Amino acid sequence: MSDVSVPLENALRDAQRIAVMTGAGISAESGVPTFRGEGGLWKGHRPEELATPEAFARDPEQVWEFYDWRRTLIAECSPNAGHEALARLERRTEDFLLITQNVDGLHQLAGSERMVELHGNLWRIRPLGSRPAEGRIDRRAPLPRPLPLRGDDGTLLRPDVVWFGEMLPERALLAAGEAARSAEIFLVIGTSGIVEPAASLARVAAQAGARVVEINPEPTPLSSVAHDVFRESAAAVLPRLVPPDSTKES
Ligand code: BV8
Repeated sequence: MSDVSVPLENALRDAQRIAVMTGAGISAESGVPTFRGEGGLWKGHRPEELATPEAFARDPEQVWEFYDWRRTLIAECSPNAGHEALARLERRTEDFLLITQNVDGLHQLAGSERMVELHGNLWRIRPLGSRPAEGRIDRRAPLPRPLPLRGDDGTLLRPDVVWFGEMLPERALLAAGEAARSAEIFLVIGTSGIVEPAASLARVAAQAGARVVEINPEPTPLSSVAHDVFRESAAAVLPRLVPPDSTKES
C-alpha cells in the first residue's frame, strides 16, 4: 500500500497503478440527476422501478419514454471539472483504469479512454435478447417515434444498459476486479456504494492493500474502508488533486 502519510496529491503523482470508480455523483454538477437524490424521479417513478427487464416486458413504451427523457436531458449536459481531472490523471499515469457505473457517456466526452462501463451506456441501443454491445454510440435525442423502438425486422430494441437483476458485462467486470486488486490507489467518487457488485470493488481494493480515497459530500457504506475522505463535491476536489497544469503530464 502506498504510504498514507504522503499527501495524496503527491501520491497520485508518484503512483504507477491507479484505479478509479465513479457513480452518478460525478455527473451531478453537469446537471445529470443522480439515482437516489432528488431530481432522479421520472413521472413519480424511481429508476429502480423502470431499469428492470420486468418493467420493459410489462411496458416497453414506458421504459423507452424514460430512457428518451434521460437521453434528451443528458444531451444538454457537458463534462465538468471532475471528469476532466480524471482524464488528465489517466494521461499521466502508467497503469490506469476508470471504472464507471454511469451510463451517460460524459467520461468519454472528457477524453477518458482507458475505462470500462459496468452498467452499459444509454447512448447505445441493441436488439432485445442480444448480448451487451460495446463501442459505437449514437447521441441522437429525442428518439424517433413510435416507441418502443424496433429493428427493420420488427425485433424490439432496448437500451444497452445493465438493468437490475441482469449480469454485468463479463469483460468489464473482470478488468475492474483486476484493477481493484492491483491498484496502489483506488479512488471512489460520487457513488452511494449501494449497488452490487460494483460497490464491492472498493472493498477488494482495500483488502489488496490499496490506499482508498472517497470523494462524496455524504458518508456511504464504503466510507469505512477509505483512508482519505473528502466530504466535498468531485468538481471541487479533483482539480485540486490533479491540477490542470500538472507537470507530470508527459
Ligand atoms: C446483479 C444502469 C446478479 C441502468 C444501473 C436485493 C434484492 C434485489 C437485487 C439485489 C439485492 N441486493 C443486491 C442486489 C443486486 C442489485 C443491487 O445491487 N441492488 C441494489 C439496489 C440493492 N444489483 C444488480 O441487480 C446488478 N446485477 O447483481 O446481477 C445476477 C446474478 C445472477 C443472475 C442474474 C443477475 C445490476 C446492477 C446494475 C443496475 N443498473 N444502471 C440505468 O442507469 O438506467 S445501477 C444505477 O445505480 C446507476 O448505474 C448508478 O450509477 C448506480 C449506482 O448508483 P450511484 O452511481 O451510486 O448513484 P446514487 O444516486 O445512488 O448516489 C450518488 C452519490 O453521489 C451519492 O452518494 C451522493 O452523495 C453523491 N454525490 C452527489 N453529488 C455529488 C456526489 N459526489 C461527488 N460530487 C458531487 N457533486
